[in-house]
Amino acid sequence: MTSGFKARLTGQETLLGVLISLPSPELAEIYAEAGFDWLFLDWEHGLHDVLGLQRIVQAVGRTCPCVIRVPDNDPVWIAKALDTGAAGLIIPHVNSAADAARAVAAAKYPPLGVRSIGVARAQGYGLDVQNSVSRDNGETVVVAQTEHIEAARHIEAIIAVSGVDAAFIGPFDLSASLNKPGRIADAEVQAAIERIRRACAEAKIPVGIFAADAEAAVRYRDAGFRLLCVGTDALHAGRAAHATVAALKA
Ligand code: 3PY
Ligand code: MG
Repeated sequence: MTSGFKARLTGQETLLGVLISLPSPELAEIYAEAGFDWLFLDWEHGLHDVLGLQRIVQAVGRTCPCVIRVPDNDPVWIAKALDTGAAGLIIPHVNSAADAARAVAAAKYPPLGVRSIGVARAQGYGLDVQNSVSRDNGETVVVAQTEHIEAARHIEAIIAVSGVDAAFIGPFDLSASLNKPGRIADAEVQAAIERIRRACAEAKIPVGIFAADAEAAVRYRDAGFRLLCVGTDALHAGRAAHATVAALKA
C-alpha cells in the first residue's frame, strides 16, 4: 500500500486537509470526495478507536492519504496507528529533539528505529512482511506537531532530526502555552508561529498548520504553509447546519 503522500509532501505542492474527529468511514468518504488532499484522523481528541481508524483508512486511504494523530508520543500508539496502513503520523506535543527522535524511532523498523513487526493490515496481514518493512521505512510520513513555546524555541533541533518529514503547528495549544488560550491573533502567538515557519523554510522542511476556517487557511497558504488542515468534520457540518437554519428562520 503506497499512497504517494511523502512524494507530494516533499514536492512543492500545497496539501489541503481536514481534521476528522468522528468515527465514521461514511463521513470520511464525503470529505475525501469533496477534494481534500489528505485527512487528519485525530486520535488525540477525536472519538476514534483503532478498529474505526482502520475502517476509515480502508474506505478512503487509497485515494486520500490518511495521517493519524496519535494520542501521545508513545511507541504502542504509534505502532498501532501504522499497522492500519495509514500514510503517516502526526505526533502531538513534540517540544524537543529528544521528543522527535523518540517518535521517529517508534515509527521506523530496525535498523532505523525500533518499530515492532506485526502481521496486520500494513504488512498485508502477514503476506507482505518483507516488502512492507522497506516500504514503510521509506514512505511513512512522520509529522512533528510543534504546539508549545518550547517547541518554537527548539524548532531548528526538532526538524534536524533525521526522519522528521514536516512540522505542523497547533495554534491553540501554542497559544495556551503562552497563557493566552485561543488567542491565535495575539502578537506573541503570531511571533511563535512565524519563528517556526521561518526555521522550516530555511531548513527546507514542509510546515503545516491548523486553520479554523478557509479565510485563515488562505493567509497561511500565502505565507508558505504547505500542509494545511482546515477545520474539522464537526465544525464544517455545524456551520452548514446553522447557516441552513438561519437562512430559513431569519
Ligand atoms: C492545536 O491547535 O493545538 C492543535 O492541535 C490543532 O491541530
Ligand atoms: Mg494541539
